[in-house]
Amino acid sequence: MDTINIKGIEFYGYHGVLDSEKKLGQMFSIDCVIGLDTSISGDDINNTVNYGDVSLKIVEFCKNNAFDLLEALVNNLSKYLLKTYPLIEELTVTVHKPHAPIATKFDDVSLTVTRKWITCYLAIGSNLGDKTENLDLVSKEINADEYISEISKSSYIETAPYGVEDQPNFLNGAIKVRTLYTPYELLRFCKSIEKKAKREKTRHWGERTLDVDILMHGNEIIFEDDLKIPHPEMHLRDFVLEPLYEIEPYLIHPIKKESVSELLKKIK
Ligand code: PH2
Ligand code: MG
Ligand code: MG
Repeated sequence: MDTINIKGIEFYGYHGVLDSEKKLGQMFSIDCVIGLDTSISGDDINNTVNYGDVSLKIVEFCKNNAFDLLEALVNNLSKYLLKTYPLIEELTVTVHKPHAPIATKFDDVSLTVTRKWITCYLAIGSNLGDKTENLDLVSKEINADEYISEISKSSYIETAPYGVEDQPNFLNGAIKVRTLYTPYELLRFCKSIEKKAKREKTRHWGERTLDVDILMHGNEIIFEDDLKIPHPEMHLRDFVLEPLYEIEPYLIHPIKKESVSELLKKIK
């Protein structure tokens, strides 16, 4: 990836845990590596990320906010820049605090984070209430949230219940998004939409107004009690693979190493 590199942006700020730091402030400096595609810039400033603009935005953000931790400063600053400049694909930000209250002689202390937009896939399903309206709610909530945006969505298909069969037919679909949310943040976001659709706890695999499952989060592999990515059954379910095939037939399953198209063929 191409990078624009800005080094040593200085500002006076009030970030710190100690009262004295919050009151007196100190000098900080920031380095920023902006990953983007400059082959599309041509010779037009509107088709790239203006480094002058970014530098001023960084100073403004760091002066108008005050965090206890460098961690909070850098994480929030990264999200802000990625949201503000859609052409930034990946961002590495380092904040230096050379006058930090450390009771020994030292040159500098700094924190570096790298953040980027991650492509994710969600499976959505409903078999209670107004099914179309329930599924539409997911797009609405995605559009209303600044940390996630919809890239494409499949059509909705009616499917027979899988697993527990004595329940109404489902309406299912798949959505491709890009997001700044980590897997656990995305999980919380999905659960919050289910709650807005007034989902109630019923039997396992039972009827629900809305189910929003994370299928993939980039190529991340997570196997925890409360979160499994990729979705452990996605390669077995036609009501997941059919809609996913419609929007991304060549997507490769990070564990199976096979495309959606191949996986769908296998279960047919
Ligand atoms: N979801 C389930 C269980 N069974 N069957 C269909 N057809 N569609 C679903 O979304 C579905 C299901 C558990 O999440
Ligand atoms: Mg599910
Ligand atoms: Mg679920």
